[in-house]
Amino acid sequence: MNSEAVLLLETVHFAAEKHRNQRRKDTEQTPYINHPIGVARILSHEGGVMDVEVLQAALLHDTVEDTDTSIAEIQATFGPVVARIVQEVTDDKSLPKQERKRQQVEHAPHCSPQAKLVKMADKLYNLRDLNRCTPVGWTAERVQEYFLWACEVVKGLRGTNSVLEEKLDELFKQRGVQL
Ligand SMILES: [Mn+2]
Repeated sequence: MNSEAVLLLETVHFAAEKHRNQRRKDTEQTPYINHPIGVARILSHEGGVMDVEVLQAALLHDTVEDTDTSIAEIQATFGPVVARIVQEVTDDKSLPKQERKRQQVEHAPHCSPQAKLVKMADKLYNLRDLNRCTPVGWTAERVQEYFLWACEVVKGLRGTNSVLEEKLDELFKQRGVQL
């Protein structure tokens, strides 16, 4: 079998184990793993991304932020390139939420092209999810604020993948968010 296919299976298995007990915030409590798989698939299926390390990083992108996984563990299991991309897309959880959101806007333009791809696909997935249904406990204002903030982050990610950028632009336009 093609070794990249084996690597992707190892990676999706690792992510599924790590997110095993987590659910999304939608009313149906979708299993969390649907999100990283969907983000990786946006990259491959819509963005035409074939770089297996980017697809692995997409599958793993929330493991360090949201589970007990460490960057050292990712590095030991999947190597330094995947670990570096995951590190780049991981927020510093020791900071207050508003500060983390501000840092995402500030750091976006300085990310590697690989990390920018993962960040764009993550935002695209989350915005589509917000259009599909409002998370439990969220108001319409909070949803709109998320679109505004995501637009600020995406501004710093541009010039990386025109297909993903156009799809994001369309979602911002639908919400009347200034590009
Ligand atoms: Mn995510």
